[in-house]
Amino acid sequence: MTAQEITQRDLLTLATWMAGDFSNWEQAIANPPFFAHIRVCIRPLPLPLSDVGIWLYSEQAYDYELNRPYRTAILQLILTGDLEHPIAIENYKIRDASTYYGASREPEKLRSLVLADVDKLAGCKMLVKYTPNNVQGNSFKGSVESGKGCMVFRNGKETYLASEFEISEHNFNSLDRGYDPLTDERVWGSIVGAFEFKKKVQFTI
Ligand code: CYC
Repeated sequence: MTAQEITQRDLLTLATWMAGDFSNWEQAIANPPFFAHIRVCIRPLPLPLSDVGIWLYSEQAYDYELNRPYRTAILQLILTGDLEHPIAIENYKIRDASTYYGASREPEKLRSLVLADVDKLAGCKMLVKYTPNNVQGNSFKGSVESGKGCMVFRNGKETYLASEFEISEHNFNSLDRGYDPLTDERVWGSIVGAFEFKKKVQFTI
């Protein structure tokens, strides 16, 4: 088997592991001051936006307002041909995002979405590699491309994103933080560590 075949299969495995309804309920109950109860719901687009890679829609929301997510994204999983990071995830923002709120649990809403409705976020590519036999077992780990280029305006400030995640068959841990470009001080994001999500529902890729 060639390395290319292994990577193609890995891309499908990553997409399958990402496609689900996730909750950090256990973490939120154990540590209420630091972790709100958040749901992450990721599912394949019913109509991919191009022939390249695997296209997913993602919503992050507080559990008590699932239909008003605080962040939605279109994700494109692609093979890079690079040995160090064979997979990349391009992040796109939907221009009229609120039209699609709730679509992670009602994916038919996404049928009207076309490539012209989204903007690729410069500097926000996640670079991913397969990490077998890790703490979570077999997993993928990713982090945002270097260069402090993924700008997020939040809390009235321009920040750059530092983001890393690990995903396995049933677990998804992620740590997103925004930093001041001049002082490198943290402006937003968890003080104590990663969000720990468990998959509650698996979706088909
Ligand atoms: C922002 N989180 C972002 C951004 C990226 C990621 C690229 C910047 C672009 C954007 O604003 O959408 C993260 N992208 C990812 C990850 C993957 C990916 C992890 C792999 C699947 O492709 N993020 C979480 C927690 C939550 C969180 C559940 C707790 C802090 O994973 C928050 N992420 C969060 C927030 C922002 C963000 C609040 C800024 C969104 C904004 O204010 O516009």
